[in-house]
Amino acid sequence: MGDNGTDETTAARVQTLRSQLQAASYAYYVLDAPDLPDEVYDRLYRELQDLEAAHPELVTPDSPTQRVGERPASQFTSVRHNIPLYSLENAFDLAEFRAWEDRWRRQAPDAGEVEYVAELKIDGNALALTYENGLLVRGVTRGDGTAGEDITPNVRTIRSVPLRLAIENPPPVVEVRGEAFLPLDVFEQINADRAERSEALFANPRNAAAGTLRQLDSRIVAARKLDFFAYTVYLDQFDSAQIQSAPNQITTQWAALELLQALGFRVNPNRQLCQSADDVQAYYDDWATRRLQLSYLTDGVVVKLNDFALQQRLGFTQKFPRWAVALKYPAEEAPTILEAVSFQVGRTGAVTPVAELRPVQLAGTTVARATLHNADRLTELDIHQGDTVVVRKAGEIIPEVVRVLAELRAAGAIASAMPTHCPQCSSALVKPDDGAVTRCINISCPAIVQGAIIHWARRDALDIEGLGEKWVKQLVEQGLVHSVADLYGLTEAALEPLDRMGKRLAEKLVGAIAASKTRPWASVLYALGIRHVGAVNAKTLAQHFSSAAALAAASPEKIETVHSIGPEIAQAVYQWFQVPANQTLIDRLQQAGLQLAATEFAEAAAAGPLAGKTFVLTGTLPTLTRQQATDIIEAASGKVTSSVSKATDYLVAGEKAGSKLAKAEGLGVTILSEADLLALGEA
Ligand code: 3BA
Repeated sequence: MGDNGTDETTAARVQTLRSQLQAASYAYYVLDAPDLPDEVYDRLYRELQDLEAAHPELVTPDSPTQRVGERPASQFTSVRHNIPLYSLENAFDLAEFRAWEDRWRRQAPDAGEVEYVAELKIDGNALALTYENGLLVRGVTRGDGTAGEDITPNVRTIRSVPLRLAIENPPPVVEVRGEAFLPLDVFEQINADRAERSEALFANPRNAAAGTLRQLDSRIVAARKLDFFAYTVYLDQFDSAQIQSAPNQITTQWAALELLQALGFRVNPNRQLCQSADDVQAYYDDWATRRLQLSYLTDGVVVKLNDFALQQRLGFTQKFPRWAVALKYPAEEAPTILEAVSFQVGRTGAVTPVAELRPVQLAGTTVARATLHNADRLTELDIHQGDTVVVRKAGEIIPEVVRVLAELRAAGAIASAMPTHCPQCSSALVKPDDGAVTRCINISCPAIVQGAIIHWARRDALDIEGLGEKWVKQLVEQGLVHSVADLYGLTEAALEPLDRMGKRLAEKLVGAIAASKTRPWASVLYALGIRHVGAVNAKTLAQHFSSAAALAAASPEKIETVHSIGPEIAQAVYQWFQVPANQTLIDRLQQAGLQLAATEFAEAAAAGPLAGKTFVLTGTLPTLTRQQATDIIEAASGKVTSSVSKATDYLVAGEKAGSKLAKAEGLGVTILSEADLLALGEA
């Protein structure tokens, strides 16, 4: 035993586990060549986690267990870049690229034959990473190039970003720059999940990556599987006069990329050392189609002069280095035939025209539908049945119709127009003269009901697990549900006959719907889907109006007195409560037992009964999901952490509790059942 209670074999074991896990993670995420089965990795990881929990003094910042923080950040701070991140000048075709070469050659007429490095241009978000004495200490977004946001906890979750540089005796400060991005399959999964929950979709992987990087909760970031390619390294960043000077021994971009690889970074393998502009042109042509097979989006080729000495001679303009250029690929466009125009009705009743197309290959995927945006756009395009149209996917994943080839139109083709009546419920549509949006205003329209229920069930609303799009569609189509209030009358017997439902799922769904009755008044208010009342406004309103009755009785002027609630929101809320059908809905929800008022429980939560207590959850609980159990604990001011240690007060154990249970018993931590937890939470 050492002085601190850790014996040396434990310390050695921790060290061994760490290097094994680090090597496996490098093989998997950087080399893309897994060398350890997942189960083995998981077992070693859990062993390390348990040892670290029992011996907190052995935890190091570069431990594989330290990638995901336990607590969300409250905000990010702005940090100045020691060396600004310049932009790249664009060349939109090969002629512009040649013109760029002519330009720099006029500035260095004696340059002669030069080498270029051609790199694929990753369509992501630039990041600057700082390593001090080999350890990752800071990750900052590009921002405006001069200052960005410090998003270190999120950067740490990127598995291909090393937490420690892979060399002995690294320089005191190393700054690495590169592109963070979301692989296409991850992006598509995120959007599929968002569609399922009726959340707004990300337009493209770059936006999704940017949104993810700005997430305050690094646990969510970790689940999103960001990746990173490195392309710039500064070995001495504090003397800004040295920006353009060759870092120690490294005198070319090609060598810098090799160094980055040696430091443990993922460097894009599809780079090429070119001996001339002709070589660059061949590379550009070659990758024009090959890039579409990659698992991430690229939008061009970045061409850099290889030699740092020449780079230094050319220097920078106000915005760009003169020694680099982004040679872009044209946005993906393809002609196809318009088979029909359909009209989608959203949760708010908004009607969107959608082009149903003869399937066409575009940017590596098959496109069969494209948005026509709205009525004004439809008029502008003057689109006819059977038209040849051009669809575009400019990095955007949701394609759009950009133009109509009217000269190819068959004689007598019929023009497409917005319908006058709802395609779902046949009631008259309205379009205000000043707005672009055409709406169905029948609140019993099945499309609106479906959208309203999906919104109702969302995680950040009433969080009804399992109530996704496919069930909602069936419930509405079968006439089982006409309003969210009908959900609370559903029985297992009524659900069971639905296609692919079965007894077990029906049971679960009824349970999940019942559990939504415990959600606080603010969540219910948000779930109602009143225009302009998002999660934040709902919370604010619920704090000032302690019940639906109080809010329904308030004048727009009264509602507007609430800080951050403007006249438009106040009007929308007031009008919503004036509609008789909405008043009926509130009555029915009240009868069903939903929380239409702030409960004493919620109000007492400021210093709840579990204040200062730390919980760990393990195994499967009989009725609560992990999130529900966490909500109960947090609502009573308790804290939930992921691993058992001496600091743990309670372990809530369900079925199949594993090593955490054994460990908690060993440490003398109090073990609770779900029933115990519920009793404690209400104490
Ligand atoms: N190389 C983006 N800038 C890049 C270092 C320079 C540069 C990029 C690049 C300026 C990519 C502008 C933002 C930035 C400094 C990053 C690349 C890529 N090289 N391969 C020449 O793949 N997207 N972006 N400024 N670092």
